[in-house]
Amino acid sequence: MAAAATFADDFLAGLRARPRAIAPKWFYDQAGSELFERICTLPEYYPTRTELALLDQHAPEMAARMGAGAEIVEFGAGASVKVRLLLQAMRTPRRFVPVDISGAHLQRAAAALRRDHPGLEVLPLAADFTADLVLPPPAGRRIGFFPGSSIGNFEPAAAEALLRRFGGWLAGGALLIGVDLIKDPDVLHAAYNDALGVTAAFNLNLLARANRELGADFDLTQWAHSAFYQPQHRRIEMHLMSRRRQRVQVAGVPFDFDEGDSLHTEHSYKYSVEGFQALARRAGFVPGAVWTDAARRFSLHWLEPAPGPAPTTPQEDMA
Ligand code: AVI
Repeated sequence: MAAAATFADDFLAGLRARPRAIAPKWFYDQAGSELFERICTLPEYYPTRTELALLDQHAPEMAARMGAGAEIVEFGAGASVKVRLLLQAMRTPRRFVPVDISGAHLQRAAAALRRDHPGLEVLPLAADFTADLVLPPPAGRRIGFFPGSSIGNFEPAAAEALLRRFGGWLAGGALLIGVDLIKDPDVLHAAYNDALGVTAAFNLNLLARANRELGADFDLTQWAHSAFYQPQHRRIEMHLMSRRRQRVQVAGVPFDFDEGDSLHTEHSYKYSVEGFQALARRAGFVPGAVWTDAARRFSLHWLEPAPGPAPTTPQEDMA
């Protein structure tokens, strides 16, 4: 199992790398998590409301597939809003295990869930599910829940490796996973370049976080948010662009940037339903039901680990 890298290690390594790149998991400190919650309410950001509508409409069918007394493990749980729709539809859910890298955020959400579901055991785990997560033995049929198309933030090989990792935890259970679909590039562009600039603030918060936590001296007015659809790879690319030639200190180390230099911060891959099912099969899952909205913007997939030993492929870096 890979050790969890620290923000400092990853940030410094990312600035030294060419192309420069920081893993998107570092967006989610307290301020970043709050900004992401605001993104989810923006009119341009269709994934959240579309997925919520799908869950609202189909939760009874999803709950029936889970069966009575099941346990839900949510990977990257955040505010745990979506899982509420499942918990309400489930017959006597046994336990809810929200896993998130942001501990404070997780505890608040867990306390609210305990209040609203007094009979439910809520076991929050502050961990990086790509690296250092150790799950307790299942308390019921274990259903993994990975909504929001967070799988799209992993490179395809890493996404496959992550699904395989999930499969190892879900023997005899299933995975319910949200996946954003390929669509009109204008719709995608607007979703990552909102009029209020919340996505820009979310992206720039990575530099603000480095200032807060690593004693860096990024001048945020000298960096620009850039997000665009790259049709060849079917992904949104997000970058921070240096507006001028500048030197920045991070943890006492100087880094030089030219005007137009990019710091890559996120890929958000979009899939076809068939393309995602093919990925899931390669990761050792048997694809089941798929729920999509009428405009086919977003999909939710029911996947069951194939019986027998999990397929093995070379270890991928999932960060
Ligand atoms: C969390 N993840 C699926 C979001 C996405 O759409 O890729 C993160 C995000 N980045 C910019 N806006 C939202």
